[in-house]
Amino acid sequence: MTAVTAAPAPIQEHAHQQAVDAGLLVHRAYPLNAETPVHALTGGDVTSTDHFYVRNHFDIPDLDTADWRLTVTGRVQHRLTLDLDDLYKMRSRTDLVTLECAGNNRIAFDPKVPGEQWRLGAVSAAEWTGVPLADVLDRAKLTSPAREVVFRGADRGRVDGRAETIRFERSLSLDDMADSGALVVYRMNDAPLPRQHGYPLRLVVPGWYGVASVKWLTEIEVLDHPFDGYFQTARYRYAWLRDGHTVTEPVRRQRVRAVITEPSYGQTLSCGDVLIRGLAWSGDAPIADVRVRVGRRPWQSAHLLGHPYRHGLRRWELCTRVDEPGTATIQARATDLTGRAQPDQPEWNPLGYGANSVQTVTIHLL
Ligand SMILES: Nc1nc2c(c(=O)[nH]1)N[C@H]1C(S)=C(S)[C@@H](COP(=O)(O)O)O[C@H]1N2
Ligand SMILES: [Mo]
Repeated sequence: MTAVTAAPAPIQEHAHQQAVDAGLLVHRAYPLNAETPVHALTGGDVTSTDHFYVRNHFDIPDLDTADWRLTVTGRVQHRLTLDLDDLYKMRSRTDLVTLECAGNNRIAFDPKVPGEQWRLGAVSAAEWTGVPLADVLDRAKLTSPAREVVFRGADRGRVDGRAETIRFERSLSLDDMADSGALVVYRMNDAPLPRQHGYPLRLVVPGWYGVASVKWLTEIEVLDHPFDGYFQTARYRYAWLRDGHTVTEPVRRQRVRAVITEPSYGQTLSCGDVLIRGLAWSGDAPIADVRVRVGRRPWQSAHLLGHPYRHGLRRWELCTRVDEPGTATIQARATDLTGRAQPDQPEWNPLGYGANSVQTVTIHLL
């Protein structure tokens, strides 16, 4: 049998071309998976929309706002069918929120694990405008025994081990949702949500790994039992070997991490004052401290800069004197206010999530 590969549809091609033009590091064109170049994270609090990383499991669905609807069903008193105008009329909010893929820095695992080999650019921050999820659910009025809420995207496709195509769907428990600050979003960085980021509506769950922030949202279903969808139970779970047993746990909040944005890998600098800059974030708590070291010298605390937006990327910098010429390593380790800090090595797990180990950048000094 000859496999016939159809040419990608124009909207897939267009999104791919946009990623290439913006200088994203494209891991896969169809479905589009592309990471933000580290230099595009520097400087501002917000990543420009062009540079925002893209992580898709399936092709981008071609949704037309004229017939797009959001339905709310299941354990509710009032089933809802909302169009975009209904949502525009509701109270809106704009929040600065960082999304990070749970697979960010997967390339660091040894032995290697399958999946997109993300470096450190599967993370970006944007200003998201939309309606508090709680307001939508208040309209529908949950009835007991509501337990979990499933968010269904319009995209679908094939996955390993399943005969039928499946939708992208994820759930949150009522406890996880309470005070989560989740928004259903229709604008990104003060412009309509682009197609590759979930047009016309997506969920944004602050502090959680990106998988929770379902794009192309069309259905919200309230369940009285735990949800067992593919992306809930077969993927996006850590599996740890503990006392000879495998224990699994879902990926949840973004693990604490610092990224060095300057100097870049392999850069050549003159001896003297070296300026080291970067970003840090944690889904669990605000950043308490970023420590930096050059070679084997003592760790020094960097200055935390800018406004500490709770779900933003916190900028930091340190100027330090280096007088010995040659090759040197720079490392940065972030700690958050819960006391969680980055490990030296990524905690290996078969699907390759949460690789928040300390980054090492090698430079040359003349
Ligand atoms: N419908 C849908 N939502 C989705 C995904 C997807 O493939 N389909 N990918 C998820 C994952 S794993 C991540 S990391 C984020 C990425 O959001 P972005 O592409 O806007 O950066 O979207 C999440 N929401
Ligand atoms: Mo992700």
